[in-house]
Amino acid sequence: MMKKILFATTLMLACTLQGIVVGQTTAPARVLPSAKQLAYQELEMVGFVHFNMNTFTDKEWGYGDESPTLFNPVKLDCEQWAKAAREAGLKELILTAKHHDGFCLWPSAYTEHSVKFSPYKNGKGDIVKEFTEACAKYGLKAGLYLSPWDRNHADYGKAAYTEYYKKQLTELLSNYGKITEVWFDGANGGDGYYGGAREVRKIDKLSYYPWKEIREIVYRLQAEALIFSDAGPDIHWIGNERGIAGETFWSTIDPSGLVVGDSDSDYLNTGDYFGTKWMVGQCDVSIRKGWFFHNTDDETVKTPAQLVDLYYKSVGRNAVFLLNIPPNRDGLFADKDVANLKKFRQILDNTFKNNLIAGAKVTASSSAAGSDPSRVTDHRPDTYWKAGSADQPVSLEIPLDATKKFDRILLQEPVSEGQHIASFDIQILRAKGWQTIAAGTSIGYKRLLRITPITGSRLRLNIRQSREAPALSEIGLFKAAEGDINF
Ligand code: FUL
Repeated sequence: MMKKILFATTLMLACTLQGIVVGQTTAPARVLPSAKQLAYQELEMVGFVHFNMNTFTDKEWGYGDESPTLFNPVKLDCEQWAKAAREAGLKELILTAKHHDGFCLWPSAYTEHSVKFSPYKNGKGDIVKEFTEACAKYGLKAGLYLSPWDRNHADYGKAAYTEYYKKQLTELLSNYGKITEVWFDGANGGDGYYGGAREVRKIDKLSYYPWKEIREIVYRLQAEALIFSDAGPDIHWIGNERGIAGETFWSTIDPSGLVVGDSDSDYLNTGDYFGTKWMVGQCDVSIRKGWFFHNTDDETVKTPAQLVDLYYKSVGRNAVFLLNIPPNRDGLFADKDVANLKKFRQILDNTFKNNLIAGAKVTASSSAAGSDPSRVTDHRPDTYWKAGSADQPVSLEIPLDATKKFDRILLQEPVSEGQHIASFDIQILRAKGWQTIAAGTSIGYKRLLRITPITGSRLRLNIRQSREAPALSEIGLFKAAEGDINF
């Protein structure tokens, strides 16, 4: 509650300071997503595959001196990963082509620290190839993680290393078909093997990596790819590795203060109402305790209930859920992980299959000319209702079937028009009058609310603050299946 009051006060103060009155047409210029950001947000859930040398050495961060002879996933089956991911509803997989220890899952022409010098398929294997082919076969997008930090490379810390890095990036983006996301991790510099020097190497996060050139390589070779880092520019880290977006989350942000590897995690967690650039928030978390597979982590595999909870705290807060499923030493997702993913999917499908107000007639306190409020229940996210003016509050009313309880509420803004709503509440009409059952701040692409099961004869959504005339594409009411209601 304190947080909410603080947000409202900050918002009012900030509005006054900037000479902006929320709800009036003097709001700042509209900030909009690019077409590829919009499409990415609609994926909702994507997957991470941390699989590399660490899988064989039982580490999370290899030092860089691990022998390639240790790497041999005898039953490796990227199709098993792709199938499980697809069945779980993930729309893309991102593979750690190179993690901080520098070992490459593809036979790079620029290093001997790769699968080419491992027993895997007698040095003839190429896991990036197997991975991208499996993704294509199962209709998944394919993304790659290429760690900027390399604890194996002798030149790390010098300009020569960044040249090597650009060459590796070029290899990955030229030889494996369509790559839809490139993931730049923020961990950088420290102790390592560094070609035998075994020392600590620090880099200047502001100047060491030629990010401008690196980004140009990505967009030149893969025009449709999105770039992730804690400084974006297309997708930004959510500020924690627990998979949780801020209760208030704006897809807008001020990029000027963001530095790869050094951005303010609290700022990333909420985004910025006054932000001047659109960046999709991405919530990364592992299904297990570690990012890589460890036998000792079997007890830590997240339950379907925990995964569902994270879905509400990521997708349900206007961000994208990035779930890591680390393959074991055989090169397979473990049975327990696959089983929990399956149940997770079933719970979501059961919960959201039946919108209790689908097709309902909706009335609004104000509507723009020709804008039918019933578009919010037409089950078409591409159509939307828009209020007639920026005057607030604006209310929408929907008749309910009073015999049907609900405990999940969905709200969606048509973010192709930007993100505007900053405060809302929801009421239902019961025998004793209107009762407030939920309230929130930002909505964005998707806001999901969980409440105790309830019903009434009418539902009213009051939009209390919006930077311009508010618009909504969908409203849904759902009832979680018995047994699934606690998460
Ligand atoms: C972190 C890395 O240091 C971890 O090893 C992991 O890859 C995670 C997704 O990002 O910053």
